[in-house]
Amino acid sequence: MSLTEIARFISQHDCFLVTSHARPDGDALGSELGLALGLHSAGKKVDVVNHDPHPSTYSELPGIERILISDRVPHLEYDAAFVLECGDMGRPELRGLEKLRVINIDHHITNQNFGEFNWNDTSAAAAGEMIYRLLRQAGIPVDARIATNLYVALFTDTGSFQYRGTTAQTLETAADLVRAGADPSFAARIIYNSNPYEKIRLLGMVLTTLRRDPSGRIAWIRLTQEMLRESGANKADTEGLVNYPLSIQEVQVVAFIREGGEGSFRVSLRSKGDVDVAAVAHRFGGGGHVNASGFELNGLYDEVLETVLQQLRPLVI
Ligand SMILES: [Mn+2]
Repeated sequence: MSLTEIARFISQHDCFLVTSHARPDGDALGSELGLALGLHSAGKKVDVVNHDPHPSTYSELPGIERILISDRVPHLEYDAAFVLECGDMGRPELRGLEKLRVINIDHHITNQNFGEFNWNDTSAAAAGEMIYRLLRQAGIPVDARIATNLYVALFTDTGSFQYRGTTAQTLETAADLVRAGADPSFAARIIYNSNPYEKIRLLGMVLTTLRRDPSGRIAWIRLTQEMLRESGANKADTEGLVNYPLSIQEVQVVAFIREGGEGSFRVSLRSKGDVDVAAVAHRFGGGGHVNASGFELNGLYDEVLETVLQQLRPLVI
């Protein structure tokens, strides 16, 4: 389904669900809220449902109070569900989603085209950029509240306009959003200067686990359940910690291994330049981008670490 077809579908229908992946990031939240506020202003009924609460960083996003936290869809009467930023139907972790007509909007190369309608643009720097185009196409005015959400989506998914994939098009979209009322200093403040105390305590604990391989190009950090308890931080506070080791000059790839319950681990990978961690995540049933991906693994920590390192070593030779 093309952009114009989705825009037409919006104009012809009235009741929508909007969701994104579990453990939402800035692009997930900004895209969802930008779309939901737009649909609402166009007179549509819209529910935003996420599996997990948002990181506290995003508490000031306009409309954030609209998000309902649940592990299932509230009802089945929606004309369609917008699933944003998800490689497959499992990522939102919402029961009942499979019973709805799904409009899949994503910019990840690993997208499985799982929807009834699929719009996947891997040239978009963020899903938020696609939502901006969709609202324009649908003739829905982008007000300051919508623009703020979409700007934050763009700002976070490009690593503050640092990552490859940040193009003239990205910056032009950002400029449009600023003209529409987004405030770059607001975005910078909430992203860089609104950490909870507990998150920084957790960061300290996690950074004591920092190790690297003999080449110095691969680094890894670890999170245990005990660190979460001791710091008082929550699961959402673990987002973004993976980026700290990447700031080391010679490090090319970072693994962040988070202990879940009962021998399950969530592995987040980050890399620089051409080092492709999406391919690694894909091998383990996960997904992501060239420079940012994730997947789940079961086992003992040492086994999980060795499995991950085996996959990473060939990438940095
Ligand atoms: Mn994204």
